[in-house]
Formats: sequence, C-alpha cells, structure tokens
Amino acid sequence: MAQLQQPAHPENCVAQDEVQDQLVAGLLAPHAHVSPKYLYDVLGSRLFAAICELPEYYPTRTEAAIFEQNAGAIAAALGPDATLIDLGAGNCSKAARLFPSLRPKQYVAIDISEKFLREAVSALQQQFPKIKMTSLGMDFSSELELPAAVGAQRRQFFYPGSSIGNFAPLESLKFLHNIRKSIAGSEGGLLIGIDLVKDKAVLDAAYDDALGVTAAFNLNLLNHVNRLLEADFQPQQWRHRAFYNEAQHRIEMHLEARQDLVVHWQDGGMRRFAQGESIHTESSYKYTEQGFIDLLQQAGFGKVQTWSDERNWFMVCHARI
Ligand code: AVJ
Repeated sequence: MAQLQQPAHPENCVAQDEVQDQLVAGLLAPHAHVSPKYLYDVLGSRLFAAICELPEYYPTRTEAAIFEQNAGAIAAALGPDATLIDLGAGNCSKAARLFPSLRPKQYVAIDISEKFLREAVSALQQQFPKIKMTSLGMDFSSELELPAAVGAQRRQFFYPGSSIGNFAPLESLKFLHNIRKSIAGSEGGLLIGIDLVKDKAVLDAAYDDALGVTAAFNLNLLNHVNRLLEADFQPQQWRHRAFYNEAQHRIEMHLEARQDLVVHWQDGGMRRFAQGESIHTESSYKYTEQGFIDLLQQAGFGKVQTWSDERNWFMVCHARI
C-alpha cells in the first residue's frame, strides 16, 4: 500500500506523547472517536480543498458569494485601520479577498501549520506592501494569548468557513468568550461564517458526495493515524458514514467496520471492532440564525449584523461588544 512519505509528526507544537495518548484514549472509548483535526495531513488538506469544489458542498461558494456581494457593507461594519486576525488562515485566500475593500492596517495570520502559512503570507505581502503582516503558528482552539506584536487597537477576528461547527455548543461558547476577552475595549469585533440548519437531504449530500471525495477524506484519517501511532488500520475494511442528526443539529461523520476486525498499534495496543461498529471522526454543528445570535450574546457580544444568501443556507455575522 502506498503511503505518503512525511514525518510521523509534522511541525506543530503539541508534544508527540500527548497526541498519541489522546488518540489511544479515543480509540479505546466505548464508542471510539478520533478528533477531526487528524483529517488534515498533507493528503487530507488536498482532499478538503477538492471537497470545496464539489457541486454538493455548498458552504465554501455560498460564503464567498456573500462576502463578494456585501463587500462594502462588511468593510463598513469592520471600520478603517483594522488589525485583521485570521484564525485558521491556511493559504490566506479568504482574507486576501477582503483586502481591497477592507484595507486593514495589519494582518495577523494564525494556523497550526506554520510552514504553509509563512509562504502564503510572504507572497501576500508582495501583493499588499502597505499592510503590516505577521504569521503565527499556534493552536488557537484552547487559548488565545496573542503576542505584543499584534496591535491591540481595532482587533477584528476572522473565522470563516463555518469552522466553528466542529466545536460542541459548550466549547463554542467558551471559544467565543475567549475571542471577546481578546477584543477587550479595542472597538474590534468578530467576522464569522456560520452554516445554517436546512433540509436534511441537502446536508446529507454535502457530506456524502456522489464522487466519494468526502469518503476518501474521512478514510484517509486512518492512514494518518497509522503514521502517528504505528497502527495497522486497513482503509478497505472501513466504510464512510455521514448523516445529519436532526435532534442534535449536527452532521456526524463515522468510519464503520465492514467486518469483524482487529487493529494494533505501538507498544502492544489493540482493539477489536465488530462488523457495524464505528469510530466517530467529526461533528459539524449547524445553527439557526437566532440560535447563533443568542450564543454570541451569551458570550458577551452586543451588536450583531448578519448577511445571508437568497436560500438562507449560510450566514456571515459581524459581532462587536
Ligand atoms: C472545515 C469543519 C467547516 O464541517 O463542513 C467538510 C469539514 N468535513 N466535509 C465542515 C468537512 C466534511 C468542514 N469544516
């Protein structure tokens, strides 16, 4: 079986032991689970980029259209001379599309994977020489300690793509609260993309596409775990399952064993899976407009402005204190 040649543990600051302990604990839980962050090795990131091009996966293009059609109003909401802080910047392309209308004073790109980030930011700096740019490699999901180089005036956090959907409701409240604290008295805010509750058939198709790209994305997590844990998962023994759980307002992605099987990993670890047993690999929460506004208010935000598409499938929010 072909495996991508790459270090078992790429450039991030979490200790390797901690990663392994977390993975093992999840695999041994009564209902096994693995964090969705392990969907994103090199191949996984490319598969996610392919997902964003699929006809069924509406969030990326719907959000882009909202930003494009409301560029002026969004820039006006954020105001002049912003310090734009991009959470999970990736290749920085979403923020870059805001620059012509927003003209931020400073751009701070944050991502776990700093290697990609540095290259993207230095390319962007050539294009927009007047904006002061900084790249930061850090995991912002638990804490948001920003270094002194980040301007404290007019901090505008940018969290597009409905990435907040990966947090369970309580965690997302904590996360929003951390952002609000970091804005403090700076006249700043948060510009965030939210995927909205909609017809189950539309949601099911977006996470279980006809070409099987999302299936490959989900199954590739097993290859990644194999490298991280020296495990022997065989992707062909597993099946992609994704469905909208209406009671919990969330997409669930699972990997389901096609047969009874055994998985081994380093230091003699192992687990048996019976046919039909599954590993929960992702939850992607959907919100109603009012539900998300309520959450922002619980987190201490005051004024909220929203923009949406004609079908009301996706919402962009700007919230300030
Ligand atoms: C990157 C978390 C926003 O939940 O829609 C896409 C990830 N998973 N297809 C999402 C994802 C399967 C995506 N987020």
